Amino acid sequence: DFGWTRYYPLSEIETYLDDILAKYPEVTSHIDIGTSFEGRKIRGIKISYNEGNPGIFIESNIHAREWITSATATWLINELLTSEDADVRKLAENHDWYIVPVLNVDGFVYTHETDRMWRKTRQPVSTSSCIGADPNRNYDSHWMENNGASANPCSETYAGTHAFSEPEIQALANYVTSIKERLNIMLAFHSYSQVLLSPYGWTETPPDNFDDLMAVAEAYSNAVEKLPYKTKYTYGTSAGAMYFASGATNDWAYSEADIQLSYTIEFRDTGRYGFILPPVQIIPHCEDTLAGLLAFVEKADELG
Ligand code: 0X9
Ligand code: ZN
Ligand code: ZN
Repeated sequence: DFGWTRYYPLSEIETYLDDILAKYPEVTSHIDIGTSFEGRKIRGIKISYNEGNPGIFIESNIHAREWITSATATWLINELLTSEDADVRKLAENHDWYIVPVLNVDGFVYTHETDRMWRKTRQPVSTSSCIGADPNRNYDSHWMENNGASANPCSETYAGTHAFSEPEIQALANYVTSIKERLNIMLAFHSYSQVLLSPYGWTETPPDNFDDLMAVAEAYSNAVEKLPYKTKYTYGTSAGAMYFASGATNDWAYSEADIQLSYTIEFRDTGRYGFILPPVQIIPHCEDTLAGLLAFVEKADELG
């Protein structure tokens, strides 16, 4: 039985999605994002109570070892469908949700079967014995500019042979492009550091709507800190608050897909357990995320 007191392998996450689709056929639909290098399906789920609502896209587990991200995505799916809280019902029913719990499916399977700390994709590089590219450096947006990624195939931030060399990233970008008119928010779930990162990662120049981006991030951060866990999230632009990173999801979504509220969210913790967040923290962390999202979306709606 699926739950949130342990982490699950890909096959069980897929069974969970199938069960949800069967149980809520009126409001959920399957999204076929595409196929990974090793031939796995990349799946998403759309939750829509009212076709034509403003859309929120969630990309999760692009980095293979960041298991808390897909646990959060599946928990969020469950909340949106089952919560009886009035604010959560509004959040669920007044927005169209597009959620991809595991984007880097090959890497995710590899973290379960072989190397828990794997980050990248699993596509070999012809010029190297090292495998995979950093999928969060592979989007076609200022790809490889400003030392925001590495040209060394053995680096953890290897950008790939060219923009969109990784089939998972090309597939996600194609799908998002096909529905971009319907989206006003895109979130990329990562761990760890407890920080919300707006564009840009490729330059320190702030984006045009920097004030709005920070106001929405601040609302998230304030709401999370009010919970009993008192988890602290900081915020800023990716390059300003973290480091240079080019070809990342949030920059691509903002600049190329024109989604004005695009963020990377780095979840718990701040380094004690890092990528290996203990299962007892999954539910508390998910409660943080829901409280943050409620305030985030309310602020976003207020700004229009
Ligand atoms: O380096 C990354 O890809 C992200 N951090 S992680 O530890 N999860 O790998 C941060 C990416 C921030 N986004 C941009 N710089 N655009
Ligand atoms: Zn990451
Ligand atoms: Zn809204």
